[in-house]
Amino acid sequence: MTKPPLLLSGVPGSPYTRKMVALLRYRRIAYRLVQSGTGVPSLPMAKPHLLPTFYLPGPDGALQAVTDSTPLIRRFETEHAGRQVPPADPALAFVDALLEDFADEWLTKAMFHYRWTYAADIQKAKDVLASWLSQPLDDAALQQYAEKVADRQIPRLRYVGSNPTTQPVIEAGYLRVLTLLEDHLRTHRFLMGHRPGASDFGFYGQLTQLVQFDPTPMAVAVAHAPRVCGWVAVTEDLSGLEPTDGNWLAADTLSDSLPDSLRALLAEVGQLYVPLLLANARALAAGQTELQTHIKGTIWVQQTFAYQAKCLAWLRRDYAALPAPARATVDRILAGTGCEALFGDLP
Ligand SMILES: N[C@@H](CCC(=O)N[C@@H](CS)C(=O)NCC(=O)O)C(=O)O
Repeated sequence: MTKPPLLLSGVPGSPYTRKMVALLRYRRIAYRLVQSGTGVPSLPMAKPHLLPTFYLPGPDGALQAVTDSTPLIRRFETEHAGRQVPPADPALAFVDALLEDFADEWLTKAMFHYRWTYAADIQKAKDVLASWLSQPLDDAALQQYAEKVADRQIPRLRYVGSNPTTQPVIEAGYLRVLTLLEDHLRTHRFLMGHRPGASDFGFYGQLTQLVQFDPTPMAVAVAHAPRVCGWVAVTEDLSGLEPTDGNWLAADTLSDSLPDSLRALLAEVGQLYVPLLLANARALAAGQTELQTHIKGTIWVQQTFAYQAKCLAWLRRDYAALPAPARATVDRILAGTGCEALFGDLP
């Protein structure tokens, strides 16, 4: 029996919406996207309300609002066969999950930072974001909504840790990630080889905004990473790709064959994201509402984020669950990248 299309709501300016729509297209899972920033009126609202929201049948058959792209990708693996996204090899699948988390939780800082820091980016976001509501608005209503969105989003820069002190770290990190991805794409079609993993969709989602919408990071990408610009456009619709088992990065000898570009990307994860994950977990364990750490030698202060403690717990759980040989491979891959600190003792 054919399954009914999955129903979801989201908007084009939401990187996680883009991540999931591209994933559904690649997996050839039929879907219906309601382009809405406020959910589907007749259906339950997710708490907290996040985009995208999926409306999936619960145990009693009634539709439930479900959010969070990372576990949803895994759920869809069990509910829809074929065109698997997490790599078959457990060591490579772990690397994939780590990179996906980095894209979702770190690269999004660059996205949010650029959009709401520079005048040209703010102006474009204000002018266009309101039009993504896909309902007709006259000029006055559009203007009013645009101001409302900006007034709401600009103060939220502090939640992602963007401020004049951290600005150079965020921007240098973005450029470095672009350069490493560009390097990788010289010899591979995707992060995970010649077929996409979950990390590919994570990076794709954030990059739809950074490389294709916001003018300041877009200019950086055009100047330094033309392959990345092409890759983002292609990854939007991979429904025609015919992946084979042999398209993954060679998993058996992963530690030796892992491309230098991917290793360098993991070292970037180790320097940019790992200190934050650990400081966040420490601060939460100590009952603090603010975390403080150093990232690339710069002081980093931001509000604690309970969700990222969950991300760390998931990574630690998945690492602990790896079969011993795969864990040894992961250890070899991550040695010296800074990512190995994720699995040490926590406070
Ligand atoms: N971890 C979630 C994050 C989703 C998320 O943060 N979505 C943003 C939009 S891109 C959102 O809805 N933010 C709350 C808001 O704008 O009110 C996922 O992977 O789906």
